[in-house]
Amino acid sequence: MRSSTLTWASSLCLLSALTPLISPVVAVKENDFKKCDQSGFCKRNRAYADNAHANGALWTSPYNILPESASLKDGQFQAVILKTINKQGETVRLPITVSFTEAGVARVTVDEERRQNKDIELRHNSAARKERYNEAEQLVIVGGLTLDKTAKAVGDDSSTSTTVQYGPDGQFEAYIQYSPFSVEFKRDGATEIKFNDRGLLNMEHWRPKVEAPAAKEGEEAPAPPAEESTWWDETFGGNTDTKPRGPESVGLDISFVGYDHVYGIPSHAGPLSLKETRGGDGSYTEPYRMYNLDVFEYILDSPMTLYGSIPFMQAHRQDSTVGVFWLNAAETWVDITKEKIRSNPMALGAGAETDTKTHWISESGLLDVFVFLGPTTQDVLKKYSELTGYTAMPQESAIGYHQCRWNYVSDDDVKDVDRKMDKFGIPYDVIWLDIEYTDGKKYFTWDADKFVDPSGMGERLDEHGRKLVVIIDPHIKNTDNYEVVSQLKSKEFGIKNKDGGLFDGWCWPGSSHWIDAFNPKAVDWWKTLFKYDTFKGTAENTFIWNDMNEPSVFNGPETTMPKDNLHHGGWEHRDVHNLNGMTFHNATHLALMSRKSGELRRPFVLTRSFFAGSQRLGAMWTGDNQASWDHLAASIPMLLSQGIAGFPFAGADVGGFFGNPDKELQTRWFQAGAFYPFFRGHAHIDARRREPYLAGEPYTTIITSALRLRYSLLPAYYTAFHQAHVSGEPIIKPLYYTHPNAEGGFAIDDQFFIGDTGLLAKPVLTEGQTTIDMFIPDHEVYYDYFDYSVVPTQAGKRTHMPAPLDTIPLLMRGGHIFPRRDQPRRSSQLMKYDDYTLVVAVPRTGGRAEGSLYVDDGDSYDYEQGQFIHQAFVLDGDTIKSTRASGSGEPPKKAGAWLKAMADVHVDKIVVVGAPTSWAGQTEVTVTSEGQTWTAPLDYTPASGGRAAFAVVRHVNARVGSDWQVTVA
Ligand code: NBV
Repeated sequence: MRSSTLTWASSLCLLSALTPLISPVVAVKENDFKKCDQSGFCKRNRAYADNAHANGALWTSPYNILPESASLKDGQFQAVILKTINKQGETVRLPITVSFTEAGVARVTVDEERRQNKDIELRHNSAARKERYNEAEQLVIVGGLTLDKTAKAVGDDSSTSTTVQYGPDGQFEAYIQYSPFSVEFKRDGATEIKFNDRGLLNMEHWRPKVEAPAAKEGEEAPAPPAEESTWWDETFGGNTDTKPRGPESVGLDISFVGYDHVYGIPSHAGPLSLKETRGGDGSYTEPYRMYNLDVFEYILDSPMTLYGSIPFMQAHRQDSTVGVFWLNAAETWVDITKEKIRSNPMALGAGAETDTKTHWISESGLLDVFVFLGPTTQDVLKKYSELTGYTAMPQESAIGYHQCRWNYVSDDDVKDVDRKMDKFGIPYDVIWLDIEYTDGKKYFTWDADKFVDPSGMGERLDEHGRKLVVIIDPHIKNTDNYEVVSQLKSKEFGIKNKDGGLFDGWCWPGSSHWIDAFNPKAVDWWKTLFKYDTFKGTAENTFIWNDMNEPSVFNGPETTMPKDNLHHGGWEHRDVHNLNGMTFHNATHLALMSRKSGELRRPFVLTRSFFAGSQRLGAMWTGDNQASWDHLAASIPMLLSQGIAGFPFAGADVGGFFGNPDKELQTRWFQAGAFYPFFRGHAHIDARRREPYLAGEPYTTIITSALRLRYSLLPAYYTAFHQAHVSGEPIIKPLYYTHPNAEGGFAIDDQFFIGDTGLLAKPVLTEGQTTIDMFIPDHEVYYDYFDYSVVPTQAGKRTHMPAPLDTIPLLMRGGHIFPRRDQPRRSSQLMKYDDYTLVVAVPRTGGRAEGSLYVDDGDSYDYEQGQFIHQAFVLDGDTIKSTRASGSGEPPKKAGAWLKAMADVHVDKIVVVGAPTSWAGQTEVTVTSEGQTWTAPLDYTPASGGRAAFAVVRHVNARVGSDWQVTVA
């Protein structure tokens, strides 16, 4: 360990590691993480922007397409951009490809031509690479790249520009201007997105290092010019980053024309609608940063980086959403400014009087940007998801409640918590073990004194269908007699230091090495470690938690790995940093899929660090938050932001990781957490025990109700996950997404809809609050979920609602049908074959309501062979119908065990809220299904006070997997 370079974090963490019970709680120190002007390339690019801005019309971007190099063929425009690098007019050649995909996505890729230059060879040892990092695509993109060979050039002036028409019905155009180089992306003739409009394109080209002249005797060596001071090395917090390749950043301005809201680029602890970053009222002064770091107890309302990054941004105005995906895995900063414009607001729609201008800056790699022209958010997200992959179908129990703390200290402790949850009738699915279960932080081992019989513990949990998650981190303890580290060393599967030796850093176990999960052979080896025979004590109901995979290195720069470390293929850590967490998550995901040959089950792996594409691999959580009201409030925009960035399986530590929530906060947090896609209670090792049964009354009962609400809604959540799996939709949806015209909702990020259920939730997020003002985005009727009262609403206005501690503000929007399971049980697995209830919310004008249910065995991949039930429900006047959802194909010829068992599962009850008055006096309905007809009792309750009329049909007895019709006649 380099003790001289110990950071505050390392000393704190070291202390925790050695004496975990006395580790202090310390808030993140902003100054321990870089600001833009402490990050050489960010500072240089911001200065470049300032210079361009200051020169106004006099500024001309020095990037020009060589006209004779331009061609358009088979869906790709190719050319060479010449960058003029000095007053003598010397140029550097930058090949550009603009690809147009069948889905209507455009992709702009700019590389730097490799030069056979003796200097280059001289400056690089054999392990280092000289080209720009170009492998992000291999790890991130899984589809959607088929080229649109029908993309064609339109217009005639090909010596100065090319206009390519592409996309469905030729709806889109890319106007590529040669000199200076810029691109305008148009939809239906109107410009939506511009590249290099402000002339901020900056690809720092390779150059040889010119050694400073030796100092004359008795004199100091002359300092390099200020802007060059960070070209060849850079020091921060006592750590020096050597830069054998010199400066090689990429910067580009991207303007969204007529858009005043931009969203995305998680993870940041700030509002959903991103703020401006160059000062002024209520704005940030720093750019949004994306550099995956262990920033624990993070600052709120800040553009500071957090644990994971998704460089995907959407711009939205009334009726239009467009987006860009910046495929670059290096440290990245994004500046955002908004400018009022005087274009014709009538032509572009409301909000069109603003342009949002962004400036993207990455430290290395290609310039590689995908452009989505919408026009709906759904389109943008769907196309982004086609490229980067869809949310994996989860283990069903993974969407139940997870009970975690650092740490459950023994197998008896685990069994005791399990017993008490049962005793108090509190449902949960998964109990978690943090790092203390290991023998001295050696992963894949158990502390044998405390976990005497891990297998017995697992079996005990399995009795009520419960699961165990154990933590496995990427740092491998460097110690004797530890088979895992011996193998890692002998097989050379660790990340290397700049000199090509095995990198050694400091983390929980002390001196450690890090698996290089960029190396496919290392991944194969990692898989062997999870076999049931190897990782003794684990079984089918054991799943995994990957923490610290940014990676967190206590004695590294900004608590992570030195940028000049080397990965598989000779790439520098600088090039791949933001992908590191995903590669480790991927290795674990694959490992869980190969624990036993012939066993094909869905893995569950939680990750802290992530990148675009991580949604294919499991869930994420927002890291080390705090038991405070403002952290509770911050969780909602953070999770909404994850959802619209294609990675919706996301949660925040319920109760807050650091500190001790008081009972009110804990209760409110459970009420909010009950809606998180990933729902886990977690606490720091120093925090007091806070399992829900310890809260005492009335809190335990209120928390239990919140948990039961989640469990009853599991069918709706699972259906929403399926929706995410096939179309990239978020699980919890912000209002700009569901109501793209309701401008008043564009900046709202404290309420959300759940899937397509029409359920609108607004958890209470402030202390002592007993009422809430819910924004109503439309003219539809809204019913209170719990008492069916019709909420007095006005479209685009807020409605005032009571929200005492035992109440969760939750509305049902008219026009929707959602499935529920009403029998409370101890775990989701015990509900697997329970009957369903359908809740129908009749729309304001009567008539039609719609909804759906998707269900499969929640565990295997048999759904890919048609072993699922997917029904669409429609209320139309006096009939309610269930039919196989369109796009589901034919049912399988042969039902597997699960589908057979589902033949005994029925829709048992239908609740119709807002039932028509014409149903008054009816006492039964006719049910028709599978060629038979029978009757079922109906209870009609007329409207009274503010409550809507409602009808309950019991004993419907229609098989959930069959088509059926209920008629009220
Ligand atoms: O493994 C211990 C913790 C874990 O409980 C937490 O959830 C992670 O975010 N881990 C971080 C390590 C350090 C915490 C100070």
